[in-house]
Amino acid sequence: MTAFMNCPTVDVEDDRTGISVETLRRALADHLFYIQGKWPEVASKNDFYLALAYMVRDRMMQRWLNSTRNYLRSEVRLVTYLSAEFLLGPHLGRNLLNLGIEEPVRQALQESGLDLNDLMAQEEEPGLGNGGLGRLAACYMESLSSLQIPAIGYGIRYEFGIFDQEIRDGWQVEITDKWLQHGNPWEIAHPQEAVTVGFGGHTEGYTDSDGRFRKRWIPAKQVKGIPYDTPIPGYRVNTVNTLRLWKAEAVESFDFQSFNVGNYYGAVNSKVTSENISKVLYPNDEQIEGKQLRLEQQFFFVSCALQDMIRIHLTSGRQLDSFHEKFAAQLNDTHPAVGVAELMRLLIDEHGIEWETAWEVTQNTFAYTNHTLLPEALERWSLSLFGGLLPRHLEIVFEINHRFMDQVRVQYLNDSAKLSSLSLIDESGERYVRMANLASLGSHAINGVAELHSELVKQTILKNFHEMFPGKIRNITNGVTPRRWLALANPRLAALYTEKVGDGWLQDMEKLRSLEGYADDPGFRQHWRQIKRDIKQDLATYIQTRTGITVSPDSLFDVQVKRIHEYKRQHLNVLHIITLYDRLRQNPNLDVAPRTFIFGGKAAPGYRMAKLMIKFITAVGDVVNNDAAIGDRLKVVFLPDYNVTLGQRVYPAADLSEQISTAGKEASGTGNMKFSMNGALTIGTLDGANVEIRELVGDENFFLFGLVTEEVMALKASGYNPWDYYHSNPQLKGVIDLVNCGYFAKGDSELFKPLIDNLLHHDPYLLLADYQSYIDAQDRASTAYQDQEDWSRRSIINAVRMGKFSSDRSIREYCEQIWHVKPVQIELKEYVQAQA
Ligand code: CJB
Repeated sequence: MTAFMNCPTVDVEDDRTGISVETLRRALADHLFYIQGKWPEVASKNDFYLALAYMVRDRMMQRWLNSTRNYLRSEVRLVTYLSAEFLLGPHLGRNLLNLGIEEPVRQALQESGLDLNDLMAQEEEPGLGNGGLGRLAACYMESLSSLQIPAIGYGIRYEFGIFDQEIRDGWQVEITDKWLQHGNPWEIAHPQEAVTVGFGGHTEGYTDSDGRFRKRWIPAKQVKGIPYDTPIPGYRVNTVNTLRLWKAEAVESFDFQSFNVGNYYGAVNSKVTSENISKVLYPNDEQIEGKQLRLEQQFFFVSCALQDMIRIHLTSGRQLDSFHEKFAAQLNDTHPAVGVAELMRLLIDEHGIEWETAWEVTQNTFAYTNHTLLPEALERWSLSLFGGLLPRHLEIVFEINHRFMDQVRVQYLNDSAKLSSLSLIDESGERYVRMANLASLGSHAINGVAELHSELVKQTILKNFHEMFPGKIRNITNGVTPRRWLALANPRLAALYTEKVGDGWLQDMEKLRSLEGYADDPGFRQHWRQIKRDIKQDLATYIQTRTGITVSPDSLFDVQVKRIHEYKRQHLNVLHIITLYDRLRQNPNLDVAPRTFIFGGKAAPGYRMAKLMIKFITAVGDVVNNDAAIGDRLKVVFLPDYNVTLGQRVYPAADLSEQISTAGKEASGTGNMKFSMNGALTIGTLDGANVEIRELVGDENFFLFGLVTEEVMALKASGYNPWDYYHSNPQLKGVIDLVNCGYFAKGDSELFKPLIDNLLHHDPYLLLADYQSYIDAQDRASTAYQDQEDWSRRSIINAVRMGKFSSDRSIREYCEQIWHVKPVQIELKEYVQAQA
């Protein structure tokens, strides 16, 4: 029986929805008592944080449930963002901001003797991602909600996210990230919507009741996927979308048969192996590990997501041949690409749809974003591993490929080079399934993440796809959400913007352009500098407490925060530090701007060279920071455990943003955008989105250096010899020799040998070729910083021209060009239909 009940509306001032200070104060006490089971006298800070979080969550529920109900309406088209990573950052601050209740909440806490900032610091950020790719997914979820686009993010509820990093004796040490240990107030489990996912086993043929020959999969093992939902509210709108993360559980958590025959450990074994699937995030960034568990993770969450989508579609009363009209599913890199085969299997084997229709539906449902060209990041699975785990999917991949190869043969008259490069199967040695080819073929659109990157996708890894399907590959330049990266991270700057242009800029960042005239206003520049200095002072205090290093807020803050990777060239930055150090030692009166070099980032635990790069930074820091002859003129800081929370401190405090990857290697970068919108100037190569940043801020406000992509390719093709650069540049030689003789390793000439030898003999990322050009650009930056008035002018121009890099712009482009979805306004004053 169906009944109707009145849905409470936001303007009813009850203890779950009300936002007056008095109501909030009462609600907080209520949660502390009834949820945490504590009197205030004995409550811990974490109890107060949890009570606060539940109180804020209450205030989202009505919008959230109204938004979710919309998913089921047959005329609503939904975006589903499939991603193995969501690097969310703390929820509390974002929720307060987007709901517009920060001030009354702050006051209610104050009246209860509590401090909001203090409680916010209690939140363990969910580190369910490695770096740029996972953080992009988080920005996109926030923009989808803010733009009122109905959307669900699907991923994995890793029990342990990206490891916490400690620095001991200058080396990275990894500590397990136990983000769930104190409870997670932001998620709601929905075990009633659990699905079952199969693994292994075999396939068999049979004849169905209509006399048709069919295939079915008999998995050897089944695992249950339990959805955990987290609300993602949009900025000052009623839309609250859902991030649905799946936890793996055993179908039967306890095997009584084994238990009864006395095998106690065997009885819990299946529970353990099933739960392993969502246990831990693989901490490799842009480097495949090829482990079976990783493929299990990928298949697990994608199968859960697709089964969930099918349930939603059928509930909305439609047939599966219109599945693609209901859903636009975005594949965030190739990690969810096995979804192409899984959707085919679900449609054909489980729902009896014909191959041709299923293929059309599949291709029209998916779109694929490529995030990297690095060969070591291109996913492929050996046929034995893939077929062992997913035997039916391998048959489907073969069949897709068979039909595709026929098409290629017709179009290209048996051109064997074309056949072998387009094939879904790599047959050059041991045979592999190529996930980028599967994703490309199974999607109706492919995109790169910056203009240069998208062009390179067309010219390199997907060249033949581009030729065969012109127009299918396009560009959508990445963006970042100004709510987190300006309003939350930099409240002082945000207040200045609001004072000058009103608060509309948070919904339309292009509005900041109107501030450009202030770049020439000395009063405004003074104010601008004061804000930056206050933020730098805050960071200096943090650095002092965290690392014991004293830095001056009047020095140039030169910052490189991102994953540690050879292609990102943190070690090129260090070569510059040593160059400056050497020059200052030789000439103590040298007139250079005092600098603080700040680094942060994690290295994949198995990536030895990256870990050595961290040691290199800290070792150089130890020498430079403690050299009395240098004093305050150079400082080097490695900030441990770089994460989203720390990013929010660091980006606003930077003067100079290091974006120094070898041209052609960084797909886009998004840190580059966060720095620039917070007023840092960039020193960078023509790589990724740097190119577009420079176009907007102008050549004169960007410190450009280095070879361009074509030169990098040409140099490599002609036989690059790093020795030539070493021998012909005395300054470079001096720097390398200083490292080689053990100067930064207490005389140990072996410690950095692997790093230096690699540079001298291979140098795959062309540090030596770009060295001099980098040093020259750094010298220009140094001179420029000494003219503070002009630096402020450039800083203002950088910040106010960054409107393009709001993730709202990126999401609008996805909506228009790829997903074909429109905003839906969520009404709150309606009746909800409830099952009685
Ligand atoms: N990226 O963070 C990752 N991990 C990968 O496995 C592949 C790419 C990064 O994605 C970002 C978002 O598109 C890009 O800005 C960045 O350049 C790329 O390295």
